[in-house]
Amino acid sequence: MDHNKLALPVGTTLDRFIMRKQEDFPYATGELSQLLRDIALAAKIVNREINRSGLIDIAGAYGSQNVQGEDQQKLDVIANIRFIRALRNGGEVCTIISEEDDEMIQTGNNQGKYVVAIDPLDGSSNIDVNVSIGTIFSIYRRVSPTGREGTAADCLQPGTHQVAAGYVIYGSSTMLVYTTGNGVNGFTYEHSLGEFFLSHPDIITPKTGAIYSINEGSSDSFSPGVAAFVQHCKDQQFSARYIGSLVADFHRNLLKGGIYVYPATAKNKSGKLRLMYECNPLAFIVEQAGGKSSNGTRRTMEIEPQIPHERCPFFIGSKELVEKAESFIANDKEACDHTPAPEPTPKKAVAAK
Ligand code: P6P
Repeated sequence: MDHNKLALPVGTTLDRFIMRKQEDFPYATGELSQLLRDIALAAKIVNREINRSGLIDIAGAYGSQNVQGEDQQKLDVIANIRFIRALRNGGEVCTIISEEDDEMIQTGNNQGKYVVAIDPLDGSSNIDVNVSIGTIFSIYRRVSPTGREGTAADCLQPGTHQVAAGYVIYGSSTMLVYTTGNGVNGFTYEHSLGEFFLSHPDIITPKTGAIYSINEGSSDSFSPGVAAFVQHCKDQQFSARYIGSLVADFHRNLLKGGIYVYPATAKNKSGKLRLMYECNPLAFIVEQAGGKSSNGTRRTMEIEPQIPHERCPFFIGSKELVEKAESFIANDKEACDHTPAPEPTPKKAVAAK
């Protein structure tokens, strides 16, 4: 008997993967690697608390609203504390933008070279009904000199300046998926060992797909272009899959092919999702996996942010599906922007010869 079969390898841990990939950056000093480890540590702690939320009194509403005017769940507040504490104690991050805090958070690490934008727990209204939820994060290098607090300029950088981005999905299994600009890799959490193991190396999203994710409850206020694209999906007999949790919808579409759309609606005139800590990080990942992300007309990562909690319309997923949606919107705009050509003056009838 091959003795190796007696003790099958457990695979590559996140730590070992990060160290190996660090060698890809010859001038890397290990600070970004440490930052990624800090995020993974907080994710393990949040994962444990989510899994226990039905058993200890941390489920349900916290009783306050976040800056977005949304009811905070207790786990929103807990996750926010966990990630901010891990980033503060890790020492690499000078400033944080969090969905749960109106103002920028200064960590006191004024020598820190990095800024993080984070949605600590997205989709948290699904916690009590056991639907998958997630954490989404973006990492930028600060542009201001070290030695002082981070500035608005450090935080309001376009998505093209991201040095890393990722998400954690707390679902049937807990996964961490991230990119540092050299492809996308997914790690699955092994509870018994307390480690993330490489389970989805070099993720590439299908060029097209047959899944569309959009809240059709808002269809009355879709623009004609968005409405036409949704009708196109129906005509193609695509599957409608929308579970009200961005990370879960995005992750499924990333692996199977599909498109997630949150357009401008009557209730959310600039869309609901936030540019800095929901749209940009997922846009970085999807582009690295061969997909596409835009606001319907412009590449998400090229949008110049004006405020920390800026919202934008969001079309993300398989490249061909996003481009199809953009084409319907472009036709719509032409229809709207195009001043109809003047009626041709009727030619005088030519007497039959
Ligand atoms: P709606 C959760 O609040 C979230 O930010 C995303 O996770 C999700 O896709 C979306 O909002 C759901 O919003 O308006 O369809 O309920």
